[in-house]
Amino acid sequence: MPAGRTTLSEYLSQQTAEHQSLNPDLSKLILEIAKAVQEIALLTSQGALEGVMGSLESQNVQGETQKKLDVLSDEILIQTFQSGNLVAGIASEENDEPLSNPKGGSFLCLFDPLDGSSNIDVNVSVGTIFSILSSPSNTKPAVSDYLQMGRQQIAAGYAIYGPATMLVFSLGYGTHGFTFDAISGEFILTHPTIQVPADTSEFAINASNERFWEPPVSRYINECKQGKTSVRGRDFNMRWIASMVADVHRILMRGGVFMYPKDTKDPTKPGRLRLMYEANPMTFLVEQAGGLGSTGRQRILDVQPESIHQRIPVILGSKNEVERIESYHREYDRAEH
Ligand code: AFP
Repeated sequence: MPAGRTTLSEYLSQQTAEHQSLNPDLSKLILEIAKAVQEIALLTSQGALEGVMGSLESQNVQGETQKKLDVLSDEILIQTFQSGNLVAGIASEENDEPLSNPKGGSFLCLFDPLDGSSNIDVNVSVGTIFSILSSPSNTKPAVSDYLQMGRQQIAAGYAIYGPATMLVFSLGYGTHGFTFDAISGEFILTHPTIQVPADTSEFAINASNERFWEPPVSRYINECKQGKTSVRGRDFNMRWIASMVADVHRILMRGGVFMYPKDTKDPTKPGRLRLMYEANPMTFLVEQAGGLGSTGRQRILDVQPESIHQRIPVILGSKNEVERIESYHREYDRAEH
């Protein structure tokens, strides 16, 4: 191993030694997740060669057509968690009900096994998102045990299967990025203590939904589009990869604001993204890196979950931009009442 390169296991040992409050089993769990990520990375990197592209006849709990890789990734993670005695229960985007681990454990893990899967068949970066909670019961956790606020997460992270496979996570002491080295088979610390710039000139939103947005969102986006000629006094750029992991990774690397706001497209849905295994873990990571996550009206990590698959509006990234968008929502709500 070339000098000066810290492996994931070395980093975890250092963190456990440095922070007495860290449960050593948490490091073991992160290492198990890293192994599952390597398996998923291999599958995604093989693409059409493995016959894993395309969709299945089945649908997930969201009523979305499942991709073969969605299900295979889900199976890899379930097998990983249930072969050990660290995780008492798991909840996945791909499964209606949470699954208990007969071996028991002190953690709960909630995950989106392959986020951005509509990008798989066109070879665009996808990812795995995970959230780790303490389990109130060592075995057979109840659904209510999972419904903990995002602020109660003890760890969260994602893998991004891009040009490089990276693992980005936080144990509550900053957000750190590791790059997989296929030669050594190790995850190497390449992005220690990631910081999201407080200001940005880049926003990410699916602009095709514009006619469904609430006025404060339209106000913010229009000011960005008007650039120098608006109150913002500078031009903005737009990105939309339609893979949350890839969009949020970019924001962690260079700042920006990611928005999937509440809209009227489907009044039964308060947003597209899921609170427990997309918004909460991604907000945990961004806030550990100095950014903010909000629904526009409430900080995401303070939302009391009501169901495992509930959806939520997401405004996430550079602190000053998120605060500005929140202020636009307050002004709008005051004027409306
Ligand atoms: P898929 O997993 O169905 O591709 O959805 C990805 C996602 O949940 C999130 O990763 C993206 O940010 C968002 O949906 C993209 O939504 P649109 O397709 O409406 O832009």
